[in-house]
Amino acid sequence: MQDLENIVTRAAAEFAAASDPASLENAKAKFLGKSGELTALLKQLGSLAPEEKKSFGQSINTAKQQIEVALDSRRKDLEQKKLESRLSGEALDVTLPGRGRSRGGLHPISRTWQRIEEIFGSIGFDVADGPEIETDWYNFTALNNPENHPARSMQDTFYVDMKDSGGLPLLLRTHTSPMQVRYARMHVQQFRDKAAKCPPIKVIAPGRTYRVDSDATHSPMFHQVEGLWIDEDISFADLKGIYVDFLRRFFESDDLQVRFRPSYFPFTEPSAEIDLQFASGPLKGRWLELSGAGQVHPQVVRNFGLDPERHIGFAFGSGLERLTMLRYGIDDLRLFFDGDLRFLRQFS
Ligand code: 2NM
Repeated sequence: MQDLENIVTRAAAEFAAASDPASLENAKAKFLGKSGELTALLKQLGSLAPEEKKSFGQSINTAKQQIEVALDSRRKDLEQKKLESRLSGEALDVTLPGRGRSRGGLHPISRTWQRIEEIFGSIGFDVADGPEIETDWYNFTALNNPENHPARSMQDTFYVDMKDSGGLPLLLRTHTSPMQVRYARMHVQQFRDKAAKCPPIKVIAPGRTYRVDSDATHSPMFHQVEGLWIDEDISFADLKGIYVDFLRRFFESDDLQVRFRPSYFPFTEPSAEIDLQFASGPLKGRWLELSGAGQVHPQVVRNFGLDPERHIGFAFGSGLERLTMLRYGIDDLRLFFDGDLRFLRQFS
């Protein structure tokens, strides 16, 4: 009897000392297992006299039940402890403020792009669209580029591998003019189909362009906007008028000066370089090269499907990067392409 009480006490103590399920099961084996202390006593029962057998057997059973109760309660304690530590480890503070989601913003080039569409839209210019992968004809031939012009070389133009283009020479457009060629030809054709007189064409063509050129001031991908105005009775003065008006609205400055200098492009004749000068601000007083323009070359007018004796075209072109840098005072072209949020966030 003394033995049994002692066993129960020690079992309860060992269970209480077990700090995890594995040590608890080890402790259980010491008392209730095949070679456990209680099992050993049970085995002795057979050698006892019958009258002793009954009472000793009952005592052993009672002790066994007490040990099992202690074991069960310790098991539950350990489970509870485990659950509590998991819950505290995974605790969420639902009172913390959310991280929030900041609003995105437009890239500065996209802002310039939109602004130009708005300004020209307000004076009746449509917006052309077209493929960035072009044929040699739309990119060069239609624009009066001679067959052996250096701009056509692999040193200056990205060509699509003939294996991928099915033998047709394809290239990444080097300017946005092919969109205007497509736009003009499509409109001319539409009115010819209706046997109607072709109304004036007023269109701008903004978009991505590509040239084999990469240094501090040139990116292999850059943006241009070109404009085209075709009518029967317009002059260089009309081109000058709309372009000066555009620049004043784009830069929000009524007192900037604009200057046209003679220049050369294969697709215009005569051609001009457009410079501007701010009357105030950090760039005050300096003439800055900005755009090109000219009267569309008769051969290009013919390629539009029109008679150059009757239709006059004026065209202009400018880089969106250049316009954006001057408007916001950005001094490094590469900032546009680095994706640095510290730079980009200033425009959102
Ligand atoms: C420029 C400068 C001068 C131009 C010409 C044409 C077209 F399609 F009508 F022939 N589009 N854009 C042009 C003329 C572009 O960019 C510096």
